[in-house]
Amino acid sequence: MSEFPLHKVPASFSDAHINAEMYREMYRRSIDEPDAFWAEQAEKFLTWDKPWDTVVEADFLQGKAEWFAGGKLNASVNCIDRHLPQCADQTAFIWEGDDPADSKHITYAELKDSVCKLANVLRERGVKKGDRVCIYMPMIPEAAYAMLACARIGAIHSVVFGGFSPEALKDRILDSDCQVVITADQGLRGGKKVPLKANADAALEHCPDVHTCVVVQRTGGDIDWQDGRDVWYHEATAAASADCEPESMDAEDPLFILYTSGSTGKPKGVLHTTGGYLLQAAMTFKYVFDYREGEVYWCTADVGWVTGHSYIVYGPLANGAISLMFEGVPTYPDAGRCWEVVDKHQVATFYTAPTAIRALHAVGDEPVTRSSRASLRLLGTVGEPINPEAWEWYYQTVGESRCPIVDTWWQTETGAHMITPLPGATDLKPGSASFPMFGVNLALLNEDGSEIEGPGAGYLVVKSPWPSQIRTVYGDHQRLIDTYFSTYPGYYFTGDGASRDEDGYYWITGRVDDVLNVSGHRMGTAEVESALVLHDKIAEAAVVGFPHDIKGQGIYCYVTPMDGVEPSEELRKELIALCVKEIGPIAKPDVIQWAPGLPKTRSGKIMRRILRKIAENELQNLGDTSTLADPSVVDNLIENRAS
Ligand code: 6R9
Repeated sequence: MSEFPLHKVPASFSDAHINAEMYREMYRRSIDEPDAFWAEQAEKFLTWDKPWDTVVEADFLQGKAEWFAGGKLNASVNCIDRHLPQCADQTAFIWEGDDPADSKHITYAELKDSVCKLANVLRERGVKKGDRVCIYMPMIPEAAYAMLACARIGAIHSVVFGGFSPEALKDRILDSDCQVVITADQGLRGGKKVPLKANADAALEHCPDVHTCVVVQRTGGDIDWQDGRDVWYHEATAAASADCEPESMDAEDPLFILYTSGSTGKPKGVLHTTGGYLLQAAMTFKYVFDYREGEVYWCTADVGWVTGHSYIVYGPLANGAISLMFEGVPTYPDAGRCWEVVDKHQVATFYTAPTAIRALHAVGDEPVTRSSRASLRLLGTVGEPINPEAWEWYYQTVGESRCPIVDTWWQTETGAHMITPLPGATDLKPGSASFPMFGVNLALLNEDGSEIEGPGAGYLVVKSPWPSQIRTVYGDHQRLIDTYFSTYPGYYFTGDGASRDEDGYYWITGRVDDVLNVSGHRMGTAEVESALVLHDKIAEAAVVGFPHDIKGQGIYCYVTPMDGVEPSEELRKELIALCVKEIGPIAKPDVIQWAPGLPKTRSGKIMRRILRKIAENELQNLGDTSTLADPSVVDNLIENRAS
C-alpha cells in the first residue's frame, strides 16, 4: 500500500510494557472476554471507593453504554491523592511559558493544594455535584487545576478552547447551562495577547444565569470588572483551605462535556463519564506511550481539545507521570522552539499534530539539527492523517531514526486512543495508524452496511462498546442515536473512511461526512456556512474542504451575493472577518469564490461533490452531473475558479 519501508520495533523497546506477543494475547482476550479483561484493567489502573456490580451493559441501538455500574471513585483522587504517599515531591506538571525564560515545576503535593483550594472556592460559590462549569483558559496550570477542582466536587467541566470567539463561547455556555465560568485576564501566545476576559464579558452579556466568573491573573492587562460576579482567582484561593473532601462519584456520573463539530447544526456537547473514561485514558497513556516512571512526556495539544483532556491531564496524572504543558506556539520565538524545550526539560516523548510537523518541515532541518534531542525516545501524532513524507521527516530528522512514531487515531467521542501502534509491539508503516487498541472491535463496511472481510476500503465502524465511549450528546440523546448509531444499526459510525491492507494495518483516509479537519481542528461546513449567510448582502453559501499543504485541509467557500450586490474586495474581507467573529480564527476561509448560483439537484439539494471537485481542481472528473437542475451554473464556477 505504501512505497515507504516498514520500520521494525527497535531493540531499545525490547523491554516495553507490551511486546508483539502480549499485544496479540491481550487483544484477543479483550475481544473474546471483555468483562474479565476490563475488570482486570479497572483494578490495575484505578483506585475505587467501592467496587462495581457489573462491568458493562450496552445497547448500541439506543446509544446506551454503562460501564462499572455501582462502582464509586473520584477522578481527582485517582489523578492526585493516591500518588501522594510515594510521589508528593515528584513533578506533576512542567509548565513552559510562551516566553522561553518562563517555566516552572508543579509537584503532586502542590497540585493537590491548588486543586483543593479552587474546589473549595467553587463550593463556597454554590457549585454542587452535577453542576456545569465552563473553563475558558490559556495553557496555564490553572486550566488543569480548574478541571480537577470540578472533578473533585463532582461538577461537570466544559472546557472551551481559548481560540473560540465570544459568540462560540456564549453558545456553549448556554447549551450546557453553565453558571460559573473560569477564565484569565488575557492569554499569551506567540508574544500576542488573547483577550479572554473581554471575550468572556461579551459572551456573558447573553448568559444571565452565570453568577460567578473566576479570573486568573496571567498578564495583568487592563480588564473590565463586574462586582459580585467577578472573582480574582488569587484572592479567592488565598483564603481557601488546601483540603477538600472529594465527592465519591458513581462510575457513570458525568466527568465532562466537550463540544465538537458534526456535519449538521450546532456543535454537540459530547458527554463523558467518570470510570470508563478515566480507565481508558489511563491505560492507553501507559501502553501507547510506553510510559516509564520519571520520564518527561509532552503533548502539544491545547486543553480545549480532547487530546488535552486525555493526554495532558487525565491519562498522564492517573499514571503519576510528568506532563509538560506548553503555553506557546511551535514557531515562537522561532521554528526551533519545540526542540529547545525538548532539550531544556529532557523530554522523552513528544506528541503533536501532523499540521505542526508539516509546518516545521517546511522551514527546513536547521532549527531541528541545531538541538540535541538525545532525551527523545518516542514520537506521536494525532488529529488527522499524516502523509508518509511528513512521517519520514519526523522519523528521520526529528527522531534520528531511533524513535518509533505512534500515529494515534481516535475522536472526541471515543475519549481515548482507538487505533495505534504500540512502540514495543508494532512494526511501523508510515501513514498507517496500524492496529486496534485493546477492547476496540473494528469493522469496515460497504455502502450497503455489509462487513468487508480481509483487505479493502470502506466506512470505519466499531462493533462493541468500549469504556470511554461517548455517553450522550448533552441535552439531546436522540442526536447521539441519529449521528452515531443510526447510519448502520448495531454499529458506532465514526464518520471516517479507512482501508485495511493485506497485513491487517488500518489506513485512515479522513472524514466521509461534511466535517472539515483544518490543522487538526474539527469544523462542520454547516457552521462556516451559517456564519457567511449572517451577512445581509449574502444570499447563500456552500463550504467544502480542499487539500492544503500545511493545514491538511483548507476552507473553500462558494458565496452567492444578494441580487444587485456587486462582489468586492471589501465584501470578501467582511466575510472573512465574520467567520472569525462567529467561530474563531481557526475558521478563517482560505478561498472565497463568488458564485452567481450553486449547483443543485432538481429537488434543491446542493451537490457538494461537484463543489469539492472544483475546489480540488479536479475538473476533468466531476462525476455524474445529469441530476443538475441547471448545468450552466457549473460552467460558470469552473470558469471563475479562484486560483
Ligand atoms: C483526537 C482527535 C477526530 C477526527 C477523526 C479523524 C481525525 C484523528 C487521526 C485522524 C487520521 C489519525 N483523526 N486522529 N485521522 N489519523 N491519527 O483528533 O479528536 O478533534 O474529535 O477529531 O480527526 O477524522 O474522526 P477530534
